[in-house]
Amino acid sequence: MLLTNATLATLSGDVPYGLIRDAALAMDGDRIAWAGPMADVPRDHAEDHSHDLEGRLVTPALIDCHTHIVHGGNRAAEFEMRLQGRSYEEIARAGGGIVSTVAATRAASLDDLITSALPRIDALLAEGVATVEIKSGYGLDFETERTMLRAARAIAQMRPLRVLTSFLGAHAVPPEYKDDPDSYIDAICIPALRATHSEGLVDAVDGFCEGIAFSPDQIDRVFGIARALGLPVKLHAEQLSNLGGAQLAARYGALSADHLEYATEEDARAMAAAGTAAVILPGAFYTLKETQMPPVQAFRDHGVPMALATDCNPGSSPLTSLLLAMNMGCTLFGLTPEEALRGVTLNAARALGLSDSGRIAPGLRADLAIWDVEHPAELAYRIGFNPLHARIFECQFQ
Ligand code: DI6
Ligand code: FE
Repeated sequence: MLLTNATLATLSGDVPYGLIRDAALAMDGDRIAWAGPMADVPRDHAEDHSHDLEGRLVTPALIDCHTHIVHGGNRAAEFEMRLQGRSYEEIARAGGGIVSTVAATRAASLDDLITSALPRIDALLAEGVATVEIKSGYGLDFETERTMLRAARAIAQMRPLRVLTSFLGAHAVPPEYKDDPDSYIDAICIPALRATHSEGLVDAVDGFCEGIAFSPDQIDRVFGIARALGLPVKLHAEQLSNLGGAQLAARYGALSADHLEYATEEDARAMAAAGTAAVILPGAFYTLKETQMPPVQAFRDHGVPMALATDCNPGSSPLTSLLLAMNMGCTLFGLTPEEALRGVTLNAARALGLSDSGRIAPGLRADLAIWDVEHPAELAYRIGFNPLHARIFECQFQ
């Protein structure tokens, strides 16, 4: 198939956005075969079945590289408590927060988890997303961590999208181990990681390194097992304070360190040297009314790739719009619209260890988004408006 009369934001090459006007794109199987100016369409694609895009913008399909989209229940009541002045950490320490979602998730069946996640997944797909990362971490027991990962794998069979899973057993200390987080890591988290990995349910290992969650030493133990199993790691780091999580992640050559509001220039330097991407999550910053901003300029100065994601979760970021995350990344953190687009394509792919998507180039997956906009800056500019015209997943129009 040949797409004609397109504007391509390839995110390849040196010009802003890798923009090519009056362009065409040829697809073969589930891959991009060729992309370039209409005038240069190679002879072997000139006869392909063609589809006139009437000047519309084509970008790589979007990638949401950090979500907790599979979970039970919701936390609207906690939202109300925060509006009355109680803090996220206070609520967590009083047994609310993540632990209240753990109770709701343990009470849900596999079907319940899938059924409640699908409308949120569909909201992402409607905005041109084709790859979603989904974490466990609301089970915190063997059975429920496995059920969450099974739900994530099942969703990939039920919708035209690619799912990558992260095992997040080290997300919070469950009530039954309240006074003994070390035993939780050794007796539950690590055995559950081994077991779910052996079932093929785990693509990466994540953790939450924070005062209300786990210490760097505890995360280090989990990451050691991940390394032994050959699994890549990523880490929720420096979200509410700086405990050295970003540098720990860098020591493991992590795919990403995520949140990073309290990260420093030194952290940025270590991440750059390790090739660890920064995943910036403006939905959580906004929801928690955080005022400490991630060190975006240090990430730029040191060449740390910046990704943006929804962090879709019931507590700190009940957000199912990656376009809104792009807008927030620009307005709250000063990203450029081009950085925002790279953040949900090329750099999101890096944060997931994917080299086959996130750009428009021959040989990459033919997962594309077609937009009713004239210029790619419009994607981050609008608030609450969805200009998607169509989505292409593995060469198929949706
Ligand atoms: N940081 C977050 O923002 C989410 N998890 C994490 O480690 C929030 C999880 C929640 O509040 O349910
Ligand atoms: Fe998160």
